[in-house]
Amino acid sequence: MSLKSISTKRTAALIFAGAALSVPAPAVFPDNPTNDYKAVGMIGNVTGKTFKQNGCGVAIAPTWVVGVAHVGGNVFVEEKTVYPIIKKITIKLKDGESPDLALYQLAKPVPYQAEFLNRPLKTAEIKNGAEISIVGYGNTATLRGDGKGWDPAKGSEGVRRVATNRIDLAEEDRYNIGTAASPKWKTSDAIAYDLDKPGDDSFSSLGGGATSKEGGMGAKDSGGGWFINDNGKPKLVAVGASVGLLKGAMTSPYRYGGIGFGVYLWSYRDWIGKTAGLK
Ligand SMILES: [Ca+2]
Repeated sequence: MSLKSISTKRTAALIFAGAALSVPAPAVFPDNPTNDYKAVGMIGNVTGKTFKQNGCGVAIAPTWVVGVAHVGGNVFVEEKTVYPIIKKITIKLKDGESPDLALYQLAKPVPYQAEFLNRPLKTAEIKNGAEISIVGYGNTATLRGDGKGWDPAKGSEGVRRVATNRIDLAEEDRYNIGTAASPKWKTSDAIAYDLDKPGDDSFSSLGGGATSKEGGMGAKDSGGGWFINDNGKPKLVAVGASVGLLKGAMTSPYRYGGIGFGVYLWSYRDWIGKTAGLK
C-alpha cells in the first residue's frame, strides 16, 4: 500500500504527508536503545504464540493507553508483559474529520504510566524549537552512503529506542488512513520536526540545528510517545502519527529534510480525560 496525501500547512508551502502506516520501512533512528520511557509499549496482535507488532502506544493510566487511530491490535506490550486490549475508542466528530487518535482500554493494569504535559506548549517552545524525545519500537536506520540521510533497516524492530529532535512548527496534519478506493481522512492538530544533518543546515526544511541524537520515526513507531523535558521530567506532548516531505524537495521522508508529525495531545485533553476517566 502506498498512500500519498496532502497536509495543509498554515504557515508556508504545502507539505505532502504520507500516513505513517503507508511507509513500508519503520524506524526510530538513530540506534539508541533506552531503558527509560517504560510507559511506551508496542501494540499488535497475538495469534497463538506469535506476536505481530503493528505500532506503539503510551500508557497514561493503569488501564488506558493512548495511540493513533490507524494502529490496532489485541494486545499492548509493556516491558515484555502482554496486556489484552478490551476496547479501542476513537473520536467521533459530528462535523469535520476526526483526528488520528485512539484510546485503548486494557484488561489489567500496567505498572508504568507516562505523565502528560499539563499545559499547552508555549509559543517560544515552538518558535525556538524546544527539544523533544521521540520513543518507539520500530526498526532503526543506517546512514546513507551519499550523506543525504537515512535508510530504514529491516529486522531490528521490537527494541525501545529514543531519538531527539526539535519542534519546528504546529499545524494541522491531514492524511488518508484508508485506501484510495475507500478513503478515511484524518485531520489532527499536530506538531512537526524535520530531519537535520549535523553540522550542515543546507538540508533543513523547517528549521536548522541538529540535536545530539537527531532522528525521527517511521511506520511502526506510530502511536509512540513524544516527550518534552519539563523542569527535569519527561512529559508526554504528542503521539507519533505520520511522516512526510516537502513537495518536490526530496524523495524519502527518511532523508535529511524529511518531516514527522505527532498528534498534539493538549488539543484533545478533554476527550482523553473524559473517555479514560482521568482526574
Ligand atoms: Ca530537526
